[in-house]
Amino acid sequence: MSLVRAVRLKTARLLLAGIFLILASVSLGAEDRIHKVQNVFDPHSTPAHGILGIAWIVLAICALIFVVVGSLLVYAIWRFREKRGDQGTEPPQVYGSNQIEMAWTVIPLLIVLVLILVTARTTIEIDEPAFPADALQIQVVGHQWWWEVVYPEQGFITANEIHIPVSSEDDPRPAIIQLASADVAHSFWVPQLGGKRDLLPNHPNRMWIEPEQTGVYWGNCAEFCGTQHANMLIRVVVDTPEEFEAWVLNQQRPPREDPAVAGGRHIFETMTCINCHAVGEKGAQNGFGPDLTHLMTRGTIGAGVGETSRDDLYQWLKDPDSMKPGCYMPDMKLSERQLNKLTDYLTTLK
Ligand code: HEC
Ligand SMILES: [Cu+2]
Repeated sequence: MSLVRAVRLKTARLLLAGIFLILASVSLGAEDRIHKVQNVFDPHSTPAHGILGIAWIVLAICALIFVVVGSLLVYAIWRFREKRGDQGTEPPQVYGSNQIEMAWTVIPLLIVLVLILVTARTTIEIDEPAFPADALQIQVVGHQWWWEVVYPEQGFITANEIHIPVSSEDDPRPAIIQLASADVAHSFWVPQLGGKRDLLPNHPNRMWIEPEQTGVYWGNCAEFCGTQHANMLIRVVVDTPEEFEAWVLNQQRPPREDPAVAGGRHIFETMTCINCHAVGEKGAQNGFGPDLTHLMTRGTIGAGVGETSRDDLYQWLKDPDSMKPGCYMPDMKLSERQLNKLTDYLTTLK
């Protein structure tokens, strides 16, 4: 292939990639209520607004420094460039100017001081708010590679999907999220709702969010925690207060016991599934695997690698590694009959 053709091909490919990216972002924008693009510049929750405010201040100050330094540099390069007729002599050398030394010590010091003060103010505002006594308490435990979500006061456990009611000015409903880890360090980050905070073994942390718009907000683990670190999707579903009540009531219900899938339930309860998973009172309450009591009310399985559809569940049970390589759900070498029965059973867990 000639060089020219190769270059043309490359350009065409780049163009295509560009068009694809633009189309992708447009189609993402269409799903308005699902905030898939995790955009820190579009906050919908109280601490996220504060964080963006300070980010703008820091960006503005840095942009100003960039412009000033950049302009001085360009000016100096232009003004003192080698000119025709230059004899190659050095320009006059200035040494030890007190004014200049003072200026470039004091000005940066003031800038850093301003940055420290605004950062400290925002940090304090975010860390020490006066929570109402009845604020919603949620406990999130990071696992390799999924999120356990506990509602201690409501008395149920779920996974990878956090529901909270929307806040308004007359009815603020902050949710306090206690963060812990079952294994290694993870980090909870839903950019549109709040800052990033680590989940550490043996060191409880906490944060809070107060979203003012309903919808689904996506977040991710923001601390490398192993092979499937990138597949730890967090979905925060911000409901209206009524939707939230209804969701809580359903999560509190005991698991459905549909007689039509008794065969699948029997397999589930007699195989090792029950050593790692809980369905209601039955099974492992140690949280090694996600609680499955109301599995089908969630949007995804495997923290975002699949949907709660029959096809994806079947594939997951058949070979978890094909969807999430290295995950801690073992391949159980199930027969097709077992797979079908189990999948039928799981799809009734609403
Ligand atoms: C050794 C423990 C273990 C055993 C045994 C086990 N699982 Fe799992 N399972 C897990 C773990 C861990 C995950 C989470 C994987 C991830 O997202 O990284 C999981 C995820 C799942 C999920 C997806 C849930 C969600 O919300 O993401 C389903 C469904 C599931 N398992 C069903 C089963 C069934 C059915 C069996 C029995 C045939 C079984 N599991 C056996 C550990 C286990
Ligand atoms: Cu993680």
